[in-house]
Amino acid sequence: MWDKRSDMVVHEADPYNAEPQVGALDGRFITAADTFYTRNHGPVPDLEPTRWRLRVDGLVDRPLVLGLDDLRSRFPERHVTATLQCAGARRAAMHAVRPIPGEALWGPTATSTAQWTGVALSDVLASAGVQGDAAHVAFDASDVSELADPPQGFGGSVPLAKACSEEVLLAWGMNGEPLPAVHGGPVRVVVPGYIGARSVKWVERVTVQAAPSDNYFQAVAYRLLPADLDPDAAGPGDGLSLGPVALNSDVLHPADGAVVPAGTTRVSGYAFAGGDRSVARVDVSSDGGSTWVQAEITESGPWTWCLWSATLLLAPGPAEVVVRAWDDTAAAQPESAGPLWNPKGYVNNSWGRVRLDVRAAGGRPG
Ligand SMILES: Nc1nc2c(c(=O)[nH]1)N[C@H]1C(S)=C(S)[C@@H](COP(=O)(O)O)O[C@H]1N2
Ligand SMILES: [Mo]
Repeated sequence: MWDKRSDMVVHEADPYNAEPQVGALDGRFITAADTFYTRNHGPVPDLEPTRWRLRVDGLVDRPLVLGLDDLRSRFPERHVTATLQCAGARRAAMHAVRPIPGEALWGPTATSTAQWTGVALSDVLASAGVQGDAAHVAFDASDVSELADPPQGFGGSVPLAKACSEEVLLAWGMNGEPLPAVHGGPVRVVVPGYIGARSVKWVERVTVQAAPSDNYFQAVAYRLLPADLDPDAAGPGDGLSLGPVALNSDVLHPADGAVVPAGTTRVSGYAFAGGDRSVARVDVSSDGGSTWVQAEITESGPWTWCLWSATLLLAPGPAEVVVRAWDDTAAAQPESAGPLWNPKGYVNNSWGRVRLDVRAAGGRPG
């Protein structure tokens, strides 16, 4: 479906929600379009690129209506390699602590990295002329979601300062190809460092305004509610608004539950600092976090995850391989998902953890 690999982990067929197997993500800095996770709240719109229009309005001196050719001819082309991570990534591990009803149980791979091509949103905003009272930039799309109350197109906003940062794109290309429909083609917003929900796909309106968007997916959903609040009773403004991604990491190889031979085993995965922070160090443990070794960071970038790997010496028996990242403010990930539990299961950024069955030569369990 949607030109994805046949071995995607499909959480929902309609709307289509899927993430790759850990092995498909492991060791590849750029995620191929057929492997990139996808999160949809409604049906994927079928938009004709030549008929697509972007309206730029609100607190601007000169409202604009731009087609794809206008974007390409009037503004310089930009390329940004950026990781997207869903705020619900790793929810399954939080659900294991205490159930999170009604939300997709994403694993560790609702996280992927692509090279995006488009124009800087800041160039478009400069051409429209942002007025003095502006503080936020809202994005609206045409895919109507029945999950919203009332049903509405998907939308969200980011603070003006982020919208005016050069890494934020109106993107029509992904990994050198036209942006696939399922990823927001013809044109989407890409907000590097922010939760995936702010990278609005099929964007058709950019509004400069004084307050954050009142769209359901900004004002009600994608908010971190207190543990004792019934999510069905939550209204606009409850809980904490999610913007910059929290520091996170996980193990991609070996897979959880894998049988591995005793001796040296290579483990690898990703770490992602989010916001405009960077990953400073990645530690790995084979005894559940009692002792640690430093992983080697093999690839990284300013708006991307980093890939790490380490070689562990494993004795026969059960092993609990754990990873934790540190960022450039010397903050580390929290140990476990329990204390982070929240009713909609966002921001599980606890240590990554896989359990391995280490067998002595000959295959006997230790
Ligand atoms: N219009 C629109 N934009 C959207 C969404 C959506 O459902 N509709 N989902 C958001 C969420 S929650 C995420 S995590 C990212 C996922 O982007 P992807 O499908 O390209 O991976 O898109 C965001 N943009
Ligand atoms: Mo998301």
